[in-house]
Amino acid sequence: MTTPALLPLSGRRIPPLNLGPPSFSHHRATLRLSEKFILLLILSAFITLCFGAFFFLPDSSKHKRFDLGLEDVLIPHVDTGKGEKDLGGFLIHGQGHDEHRHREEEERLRNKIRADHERALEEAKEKLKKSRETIQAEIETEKNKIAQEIKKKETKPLPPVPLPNLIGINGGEPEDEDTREKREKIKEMMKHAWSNYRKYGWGHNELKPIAMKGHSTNIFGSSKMGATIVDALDTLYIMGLHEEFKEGQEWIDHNLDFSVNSEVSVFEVNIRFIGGLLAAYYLSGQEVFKNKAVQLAGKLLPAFNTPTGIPWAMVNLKSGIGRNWGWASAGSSILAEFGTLHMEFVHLSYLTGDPVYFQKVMHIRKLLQKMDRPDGLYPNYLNPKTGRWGQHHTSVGGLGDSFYEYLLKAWLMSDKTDIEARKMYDDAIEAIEKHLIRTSNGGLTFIGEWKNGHLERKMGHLTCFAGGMFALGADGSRKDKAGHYLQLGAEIAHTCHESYDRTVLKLGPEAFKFDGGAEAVAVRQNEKYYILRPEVIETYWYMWRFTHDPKYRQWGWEATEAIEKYCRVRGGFSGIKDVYSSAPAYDDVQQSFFLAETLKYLYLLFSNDDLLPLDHWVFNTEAHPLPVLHLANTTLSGNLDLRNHETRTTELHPQ
Ligand code: DMJ
Repeated sequence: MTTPALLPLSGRRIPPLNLGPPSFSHHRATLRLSEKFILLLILSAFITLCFGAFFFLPDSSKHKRFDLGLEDVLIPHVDTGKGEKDLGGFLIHGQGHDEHRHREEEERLRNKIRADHERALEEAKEKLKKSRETIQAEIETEKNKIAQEIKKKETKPLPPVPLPNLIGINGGEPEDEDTREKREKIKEMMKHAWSNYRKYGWGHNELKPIAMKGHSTNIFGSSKMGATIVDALDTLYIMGLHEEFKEGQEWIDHNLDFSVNSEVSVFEVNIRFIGGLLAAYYLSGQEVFKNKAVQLAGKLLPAFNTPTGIPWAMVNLKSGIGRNWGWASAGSSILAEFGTLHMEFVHLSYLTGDPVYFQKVMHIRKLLQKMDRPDGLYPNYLNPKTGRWGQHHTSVGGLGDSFYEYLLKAWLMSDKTDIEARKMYDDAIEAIEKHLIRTSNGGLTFIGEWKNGHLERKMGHLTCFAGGMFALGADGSRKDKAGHYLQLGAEIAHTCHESYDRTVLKLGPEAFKFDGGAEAVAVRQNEKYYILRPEVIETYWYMWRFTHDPKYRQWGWEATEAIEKYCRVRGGFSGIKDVYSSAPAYDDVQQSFFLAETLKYLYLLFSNDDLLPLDHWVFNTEAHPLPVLHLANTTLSGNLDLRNHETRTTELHPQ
């Protein structure tokens, strides 16, 4: 076999080959040549390999970053001070990437991603389960939160708010000794109620005077909101109990917190808390009360996020999610609840310059105005989603009562300029007189309950407030029927007094009948209780103011003595379970309205008329006095005609 001649790689001549028998040296030369060839081949293959590796192998720096990421996400970086990382109990030494650890970290990351996905899936499923309204309410709440955050940041002070004339916020001392003594006795009862609450229930919503500990009901939610403190403040103030007032103010300043996960009644919180705080502000001028009232009102606003703008009965102060009472007809809101916001909300707009509160309540009014009313009556139930009435039940007692009261009081509070409210009141009262008010066989005037075209001849203790309302609305009534309405007020006062007088304890039952042989007496066992309610005494007081007939003071004193004798216990005052029993059992609750209303109306009944005169003050449905506003001269931004007005600058930062 001949070795093929090597072709020159360049122009240089290659020496001639020796073609004789192969010598060793010849062999070596041949070998060197093929070696070179192989080396060349290897070299070129190596270069190709490097080239490929450079472009096609994965970027190792990415692996590096991944490692760092893992560590950042999964490993708690605790510097032990020895160049070691403590990984949840394991110590990893130095920088070395041990295989096992790497796999563990990757596994952990994978688990985390899986868990995140599962959680997101669960949340999405939960979201889908919620109703459209709930989701809308949640969105609105978020929007409100953001709007409020922005507001908070804008620490721009609100414009100066002119204060209405604050006349008669103290005094009222009666001239005659007997009345003075009675007034003093009522003040002593207030001290007893307050000091025991102070001792045993401080900060709780109410007091259990027998068990001597705090008490609450679902209307106040699950939180300790000091309902008794807020409700009692203005009574303490007008009685001149300034030390006690100060204690209450301090508690409110430091402890009253509305950012709690608690579902409350919009109506109760409005009449007791917002009403109580606003009255305390007007009487004392202490900014803390106004600021708290505005903060709380902001928490109630999400309740209005319904398809119609008729608010839910309850709202969660934290989430802003609202709903209605389960017992209400067809998911309805209650007339006496959404219809008893007007006075407080108008004052909130007046004090803050923010029209939102005013707009919310005016929207409710406009909606009600447009609706058909069966027999001219307002049913107690209205569905906030559909805007349709629920059951056709009408009542001047529970579920209806304060709606009518607030129509009249909106007119009075506006210095009689809100004639739309007056007209609605007059129309409603005419229909009520026609369908619900009757005279019993024994000659007692009563207000029954209208149920689907049928009159139930039963009246509640709550309905007894209407005597005072008729008297208060007499002046300004249509066709000059003032005398008629004052008379109607007197008749209701008489009937309600009878309901007290016909019991063993001289305290009124929760409900009483005018049916068969029954005349102003409770028939059913579960209607025989008295829970320290104010309505009968409230009517005595209004009747006293308008007539000065001494019988109203006499009736008021009878009730005072009965409360003192049968409801007073060592730890405060308690409701009783049966007013027809000579040995009644206690219900062991000292209601906050006993301090807000019952004792206040009694105190006013034995005071002169110059304490909180009715042409300057209008009492909300929880007996919290709010001043008459001269809205004809004002805009809601507080830009008022300042003649005859004292002014005070307000710096308000709603939260
Ligand atoms: C009070 O909370 C208010 O007067 C409300 O309008 C209904 N009644 C209770 C007390 O009885």
